[in-house]
Amino acid sequence: MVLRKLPGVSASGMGLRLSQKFVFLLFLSGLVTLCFGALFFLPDTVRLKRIFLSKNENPAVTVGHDNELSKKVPGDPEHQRVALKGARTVERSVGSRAQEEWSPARAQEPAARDERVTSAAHNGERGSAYSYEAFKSCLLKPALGRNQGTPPDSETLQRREKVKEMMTFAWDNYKRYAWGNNELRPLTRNGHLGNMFGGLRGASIVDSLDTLYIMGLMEEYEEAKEWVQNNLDLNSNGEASLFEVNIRYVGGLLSAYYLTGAEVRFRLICLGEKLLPAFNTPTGIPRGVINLGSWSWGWASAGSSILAEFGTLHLEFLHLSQLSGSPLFTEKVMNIRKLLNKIEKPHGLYPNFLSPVSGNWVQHHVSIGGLGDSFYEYLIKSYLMSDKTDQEAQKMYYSAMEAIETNLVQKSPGGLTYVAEWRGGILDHKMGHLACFSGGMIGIGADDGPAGQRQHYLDLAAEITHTCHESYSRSATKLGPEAFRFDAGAEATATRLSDRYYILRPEVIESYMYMWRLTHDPKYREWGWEAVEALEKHCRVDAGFSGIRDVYASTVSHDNMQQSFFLSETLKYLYLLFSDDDLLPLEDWVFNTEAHPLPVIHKRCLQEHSATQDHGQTNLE
Ligand code: DMJ
Repeated sequence: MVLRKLPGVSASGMGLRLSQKFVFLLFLSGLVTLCFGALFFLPDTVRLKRIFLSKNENPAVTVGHDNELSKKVPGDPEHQRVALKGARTVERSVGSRAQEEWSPARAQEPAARDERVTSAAHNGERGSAYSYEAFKSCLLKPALGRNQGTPPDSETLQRREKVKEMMTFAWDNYKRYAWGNNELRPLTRNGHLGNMFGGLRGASIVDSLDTLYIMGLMEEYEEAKEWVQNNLDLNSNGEASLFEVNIRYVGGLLSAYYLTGAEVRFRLICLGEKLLPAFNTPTGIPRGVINLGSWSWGWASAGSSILAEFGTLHLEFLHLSQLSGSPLFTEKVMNIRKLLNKIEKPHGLYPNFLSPVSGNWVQHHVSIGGLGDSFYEYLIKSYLMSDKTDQEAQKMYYSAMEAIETNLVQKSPGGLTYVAEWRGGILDHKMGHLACFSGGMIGIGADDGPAGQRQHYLDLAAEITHTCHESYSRSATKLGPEAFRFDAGAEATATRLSDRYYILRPEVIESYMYMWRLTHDPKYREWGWEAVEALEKHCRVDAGFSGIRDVYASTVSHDNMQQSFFLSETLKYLYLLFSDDDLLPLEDWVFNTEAHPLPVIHKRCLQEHSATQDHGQTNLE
């Protein structure tokens, strides 16, 4: 029509022939389509995208009812209405790309099931009847021991007091300079929010709740609890790491609930619900990033999912199901396990990257350190947390261990046992600091492997822990580097400048703690004390604790960051190392990967949620 010849206007009115006009228009329309299409590939944070693609096209996750919920009584009709409103908006949370990849039938299913979480949890059904008292009566021993785990000998007691003083110092400075922020910057004396938790704040507070309680720092615990009660806003916008929110916030709140009876159950369930849209992928393998806010694009971020991230949800999600009465959380993680069980594994190994769209491995990099680590940890801990009934997890863990031993475990020329990384069949003779948790993991798994393997696993655990201690003792600061190598003449030392830093990580101390509990060999307490002295000497600054940039430099340079896991893990494991074994006994508790203790679900006590409702513990809400 546009090209029809108009009266008085020649075909070459603009100096163009009809065919040229046609080509020009074709080009122009192509360009417009391309530009508009490109909007879909912009990161979610780009303002242009938000302007052009209105919220109505990609309805938001508006589970903004948490605060409302927390003020209402379960069973109250208004409470139920608000809860259901939240559930329905979860249903609409799948972003445009998700909708393209999902068939309508499949997309319907999880949404309908999401609704069950909220209704089961808040409708006065099974979940509301969860009994804290019944849970407590199922523990084999008192959580804090007969005497708060106080060790009988004065030297150990003094060491434990020192660790408690370090916690007080770290906490006081966080409180003074960074209250409500995620972490403290101890040199500049201010707070740090970062981008791992979306808009969530107070990571150091949530991560510290149980440590403060275990150490008997009750005044500080009360402050932390009050902040969670009044200021922890679960409705904040921003892209968060599913893994980090789960291990720190969900894990931290679960521990606070189970240890103290603090009533955070509904907040936990609400937070759990906010994580569910991440699972709306063709395979059910969650994306790594989730928007907790009210304008979510669903899961627009592209890329593959990481084994250590989607494989580190099981413990917390099982407890979310226990507390909510909804099987949905368990179903989500069991689906992940089902896929991992089915998929072919190169040499029995689990590569670190998997496509949530195709369900295939993306590349063949295998590591028991970063990207892989806590997946293996959660297999054995799922088995232990199930009171040794989860035989599938048991089988998967020991088969994975067998493959790791066959393909990755090495002995250096100097006789140090280490776990190398594997890149498509080629070994990288490097071990990350993160991989040092594996001494403890292999230790706690020693009892339940194939017949006759117990001593073998205990020996392997001890050897790996020894190697990790060597990585500390071979540095000038007596703290270990981020990664150390066993090639080109190196033996447990970092050869690259970029691997020399230490960010207050816990993994080596974590293994000392487990090995102490398993063997009572005094060397583990000595090694722990060496770490305390090194932390005091090199990481303690005027206003908190800081990571350092080079463990081999005798004059240290600080990175100005007091990580929240220092409060949650490093100091907690040190405190437990210098305590009696009856403080959080391993028969009753497993630690999540952020060191938050979660109770074993004893088989005789699997809650049917039929017990009398227990509203006695309402400390937080
Ligand atoms: C913690 O956040 C967790 O232990 C996680 O599994 C990986 N490592 C950091 C501390 O190093």
